[in-house]
Amino acid sequence: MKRAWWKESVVYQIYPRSFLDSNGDGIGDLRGIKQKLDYLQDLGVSVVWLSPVYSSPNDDNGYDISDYRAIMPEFGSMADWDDLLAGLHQRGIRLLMDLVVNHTSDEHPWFQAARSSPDNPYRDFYIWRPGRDGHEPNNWVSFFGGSAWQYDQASGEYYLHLFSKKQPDLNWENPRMRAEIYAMMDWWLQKGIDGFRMDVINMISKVPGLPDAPVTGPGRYQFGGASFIQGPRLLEFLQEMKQQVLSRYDIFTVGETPLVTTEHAVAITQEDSGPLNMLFQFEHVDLDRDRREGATKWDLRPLDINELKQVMTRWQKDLEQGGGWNSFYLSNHDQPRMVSRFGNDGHYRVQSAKLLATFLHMMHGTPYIYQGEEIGMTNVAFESITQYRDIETLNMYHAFVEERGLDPHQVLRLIHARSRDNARTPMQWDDSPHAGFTSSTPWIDLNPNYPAINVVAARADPDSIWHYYQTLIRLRREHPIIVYGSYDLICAEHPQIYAFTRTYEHERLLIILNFTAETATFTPPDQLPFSDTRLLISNYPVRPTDDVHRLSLRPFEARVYWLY
Ligand code: TEU
Ligand code: CA
Repeated sequence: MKRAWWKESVVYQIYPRSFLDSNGDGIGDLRGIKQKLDYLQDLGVSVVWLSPVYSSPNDDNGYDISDYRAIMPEFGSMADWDDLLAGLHQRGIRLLMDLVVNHTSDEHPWFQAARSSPDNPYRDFYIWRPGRDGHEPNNWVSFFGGSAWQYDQASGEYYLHLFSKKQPDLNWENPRMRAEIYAMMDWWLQKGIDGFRMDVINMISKVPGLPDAPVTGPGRYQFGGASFIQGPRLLEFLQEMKQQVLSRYDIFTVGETPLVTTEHAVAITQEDSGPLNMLFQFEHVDLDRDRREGATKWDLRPLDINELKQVMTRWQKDLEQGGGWNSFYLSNHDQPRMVSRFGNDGHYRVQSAKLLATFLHMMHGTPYIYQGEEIGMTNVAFESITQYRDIETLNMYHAFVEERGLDPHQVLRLIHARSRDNARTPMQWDDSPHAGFTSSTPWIDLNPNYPAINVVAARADPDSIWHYYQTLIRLRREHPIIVYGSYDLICAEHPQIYAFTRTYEHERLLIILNFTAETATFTPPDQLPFSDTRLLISNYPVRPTDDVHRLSLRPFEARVYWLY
């Protein structure tokens, strides 16, 4: 296994709109981030991934880009961005920019030109089709609800948008379009960035002919993933991108790849031949949703910890055997808050957040922390739909309440569990009005628990989640086994405990996680012999005399031992 800085890194994701507002307009911005660089350095992270800061009409909070080479004025200027990059690099922190090239905004000049006439040279930068019997060209549903096609009055044709209708999909079949994207990537790399997080990068190649999706759920529009997830030319496009751009720099690349399999992941991340360093897979964050055909993220079911073990173990083993590399995250700007979802955001909030942090940092792969996770921020339960901002949430509410006639209270309960806005409430810096995020009204309401859960309180408490993260990050720097050690599941059938080992050269770690709010008994399997142990980290006080051959674990207790 080759050593690499992107394997040894801990990544911290910043969602700029919600991080820190420096000028009192209620919107987080680049100068706000600049003010918190010492904070990030104290925490110890080595890479920052910045969600999009480019010019955008904000139909999808910056994931709809109207100019790839300009900064959104709400976030500041290019000079502010240059300043931020310099400040990060001074502190030894690298910067990943978000690369959103499956689609642009409909306000991007390319799309404006494309829309102006079917003969325009930019027309073919996007995916246009005539209608079929007075309807859309096919039956695909958009990720944000409704048809994935939008009718264009002027030309009488439709354009494809897998996300909102203000996010037209780019046509990757067009070599001129691809050359423009590569030139843009090169432009940012020349400015000194350290890599890219690539938005829905496994959707850029579509099956020719764009065939109808099989009917699996109710309604007119169906999920067309078979025709665009890991499409026929994906690897070819990514290899071309690698050859023309990525391979010329010492950078960090991570592809966001919904519905990816381990087989695809090996092909993409294979150490020597693969185009990217690592991917975000989604299997573990889909475990608490209904598995029936046609079910969506709003159809909930409880997490089964043994399924979690199976999924994670498959990702660990398949990528290790195939020579790929894993990434691991438990939260981001699209997911509910991890402690509310996989832990316990009531009585055991602190313990369970630390347990999840242990899980995150002890897996084999590069860990990602999402802003606020390090202080155990929780989901929010806004009372009114008017408090929500996310396009996916608002479209869903409208469809469920107005079209399907469901009870609004019931729909709000689903939103409380799953809305992306759970992750997008402002960062809770202190207990002053608006949590120190802004001096005016924030663009989205704060979570009302900020007087108790905030950075100042967490840093004042030596036993806080924040300090536990700081320790885990430091341990990763100190012990190569945490980065490079191979993973093995033990006690696969234990109904409460997720336990595994990491092995590297002559060293071995044992990680024991009680995922429940009840006490649990741990006994190691016979195949795991050891005569002595030493505690590396734990989220409760532990007696040094405890015999690891038979442990009683408290609710959400996590322990990591060296085995000898
Ligand atoms: O998300 C892609 C994706 O498929 C999802 O996670 C989806 O957007 C949604 O969250 C399902 O509930 C990426 C970005 O991370 C997301 O913020 C963007 O909205 C989307 O692409 C479009 O650019
Ligand atoms: Ca601002």
